[in-house]
This record gives sequence, C-alpha cells and structure tokens, in this order.
Amino acid sequence: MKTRLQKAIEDKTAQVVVLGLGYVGLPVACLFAEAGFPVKGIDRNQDKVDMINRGQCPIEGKEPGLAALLSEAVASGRFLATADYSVCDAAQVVLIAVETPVNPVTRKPGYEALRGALSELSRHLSPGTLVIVESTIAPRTMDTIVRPLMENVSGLRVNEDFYLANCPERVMSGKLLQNIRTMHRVVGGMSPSTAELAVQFYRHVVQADLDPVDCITAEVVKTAENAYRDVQIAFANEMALICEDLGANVWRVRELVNKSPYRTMHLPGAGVGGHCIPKDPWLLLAWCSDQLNARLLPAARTVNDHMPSHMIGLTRQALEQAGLEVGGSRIAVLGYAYLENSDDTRNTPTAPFVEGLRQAGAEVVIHDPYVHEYNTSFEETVDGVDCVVVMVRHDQYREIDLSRLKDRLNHAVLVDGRDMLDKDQVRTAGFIYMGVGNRV
Ligand code: SAJ
Repeated sequence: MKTRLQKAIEDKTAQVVVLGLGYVGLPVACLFAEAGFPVKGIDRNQDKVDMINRGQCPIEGKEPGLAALLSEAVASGRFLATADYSVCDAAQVVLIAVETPVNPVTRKPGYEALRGALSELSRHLSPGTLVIVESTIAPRTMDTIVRPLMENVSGLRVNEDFYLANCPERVMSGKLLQNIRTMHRVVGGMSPSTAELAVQFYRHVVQADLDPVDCITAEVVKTAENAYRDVQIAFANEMALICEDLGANVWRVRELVNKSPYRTMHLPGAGVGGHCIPKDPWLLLAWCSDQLNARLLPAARTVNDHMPSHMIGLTRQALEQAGLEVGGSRIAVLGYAYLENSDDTRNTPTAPFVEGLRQAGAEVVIHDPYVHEYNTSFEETVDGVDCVVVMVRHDQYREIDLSRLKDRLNHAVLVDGRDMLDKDQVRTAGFIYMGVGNRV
C-alpha cells in the first residue's frame, strides 16, 4: 500500500487535498498544483471557495506571486476549491492547515477547527492515505488527540492502514510563497518511514532542508522557535521601558549593542501580534507538567502584551504636554494590521490600544492602507485630530509630509510606536513627539 502511495508521490499523480485555505493552506495548495499534483482545497467559507474557483486570491496585502500562481493553478484545472469533504474519499495525501487559536483566558489550545477537520476527514479516510498536520499544535497533540480521534472515527490504524505526519508551517504574511519554497522544515512522522515519505512529498516544493524527526520533536521545534522570538522581542521591549526611564534612546542603544558580536537585539515597539508569536509560547507550555513552573516564557508574554497599554501611557503624556487629556481628544491611529505592509489583523496590538483609548473617552479614527475597513483617505483621517499615533511601519507612512500633516491637525502631537519617523525632524516641524523607548 505504501509503495503504491510512494509511486503516486514520485510521479505526482497522488490526489492532494488541503483542509483550510487560509494563509497556510492556500499557498501550499497552489504550490503543489504548480508542481503538477491534482489538488483540491476544502474550506467552510463558501464565498472564499467561490472566489478561489474564479481564480481570485482572497488574501489581500502584499503577497508576491500568489495571485498569479492561484489563477494559473485554477485555470490549469489542477486546483479546485470546495466545501465538500467527500473529495477526501479519493485523497492520497491530505494536508491539514486549519487554525489552532489559544484561549486568551485558559491559555490552552482551542482545537474546535482541528477536531472538526479531523472528524470530517476521518469519515472519508481511505486506506493508504498520508495525512500531514501543518497547523501549529501543542506538543503531544499528535499522540493524544490527532491519532486517537482519527483511529476512532475512521476505524483504521495508524502505520498499518494510514500514515500520520506533522510538518509545521513556517509561513509569514508578506512572504507566504517564498517561505514555503525556501525555509527549512522539520517533518515529524508517526514512524520513521512515514517521515521519509512526507519528506519525499515536500521535496517537490521545498528547496531547503527537510529534516525527518518524530512527531514530538516537530511539535516542540515549531512552538519553541516562536517562543524564542517572543522572548527576544520582550527583551527589546523591556529595554525600551528601561531607556525611557533612564532618558536614553533605545534605538541608538540597540544599534550599538548589536555591534557587539553575537548580539541581535530585536525591535521594541507598540506590541506583538500575529497568529504565531503571541500564541506559540502557550502552545509549547500547554501540556507540560505543573511541576515545570515555567517562568521566562510567561514573563515575556506579559512584557509584550503590556506594550499597547504602554502606548496609551505615552499618548496620555504627549497630550498632556499639549494641555490636553485623552478623554475628549480626537486621535488618529495609523496602522491596524499586526505587521507592516500586511492586511493580516490577527491579534493586532492596535485593537487593545484603540479599546483603551476609547474607554478613556477619546474619539479614535483608524487608517490602514492594507486593511479594507480602514483603507480610507489618509488626509480625511488626520483632519482636525489632536494627536497622531503610528502603530505599524507601513511603507506609506514613511512619506508623511510633516509640515502638511501639521497644517491638518488641531494639535501637533505625534506618538511613534515603531520608530517610523525621525524624532528631531518631527520636533523641528513643530510637533510634540513621544516615541517608544525614545522620549527625551
Ligand atoms: N515584532 C516586534 N519586534 C521585532 C519583530 C516583530 O515588535 O523585532 C512584532 C511585529 O510588529 C508583529 C509581531 O511581533 O506584531 C510578529 O512579527 P513577526 O515578524 O514575528 O511576524 P510573524 O508573526 O508573521 O512571525 C512569523 C513566524 N513564522 C512562523 O511562525 C512560520 C516567525 O517564526 C518568523 O520569525 C517571522 O514570521 C519572520 O520574520 O519570518
């Protein structure tokens, strides 16, 4: 059975099905179609399915090459989207790329989408199928949830009737295709031969290392790589608070620290958003034993989650310098996406920041060139406001004409959460300026 699957993977006749057509599933489906495989994508959002089958890309923001790849894959007939799980009956390789959010209160994984996809798939699971989970999952999920759920619903046995692997995605908004093609991947298998089979499959698309490992290693590597980044960013954010307190400029400090060998101090800022960094430390810790009592990862999350409220403090201080209070002020917020030049708003730090300003009685207007809801006229957004706050380093904001901006404002107050603008230029243009890690 496995040799038949191996052959179908080798000659690219294997019917591939991708569950979940979001930032992970959609590009990977297009890339395997481009490689020559027949690919079907399943998504519960019928509007998205219809849009894809018209050859239109549902992901906005700058995603180089994706729209063209999608329309070519659809036009060639090698990629078809549907909401119907019965296409899994004929699947030989199934990739699962559904969301795996973390409950903000319990910090435990919310596997409703994953369980739903697994249950539906398992009802249509044929013997000899290779199933690969690409979603980021808490270590031990493959062993304690994926495997038993699939065996119970399908009646088939892992390693005998079907094959189970975990190849965590490493995509990033703005580089979806590039990351899938060029980033090293760990490929966890429920057996070494399954890991090798999955490596053979990904070799058709991935031009980087494909490291076969067991599932627990793959689960730990993925969550650890993002927990590591969260700690690095938390260090930079804590340094910003320290520099504000001591009257230093954290951005200059960072430059000079990084001149020291083996230092790569990250960028402080208005907060840490996205679908990976804020949640993966919690996934990593989700099923560790209570005795572990992890301290560093939770502390880093606390530091990073504090930054939006720190931005409220900076905004309050800047307004006070203009004789104003947050309550009753009209504030323009630049950037709603979680990342520069992206339309992705998942876990955006701007959300709690705006919520806090409104709770304090401010009138808030938001601008974001990539987020549909806020892609209004920049000039209209800033007209007559008492303060402008930069929350995201969208390229468009680099060209802000400070003197024209000043003419539009009611009060020339600017708070910079991303070191987007030069403090001296802003002050010379007549603004009150406050920046993260750079107040004096
Ligand atoms: N951020 C900072 N300071 C930094 C870097 C990021 O405040 O020095 C903030 C960003 O503004 C954003 C959040 O953190 O709000 C996340 O930014 P990110 O650059 O980490 O972007 P993500 O969330 O798309 O992270 C993904 C991750 N990739 C995967 O999970 C596959 C991460 O591991 C990558 O390092 C990152 O992309 C990347 O830069 O490629």
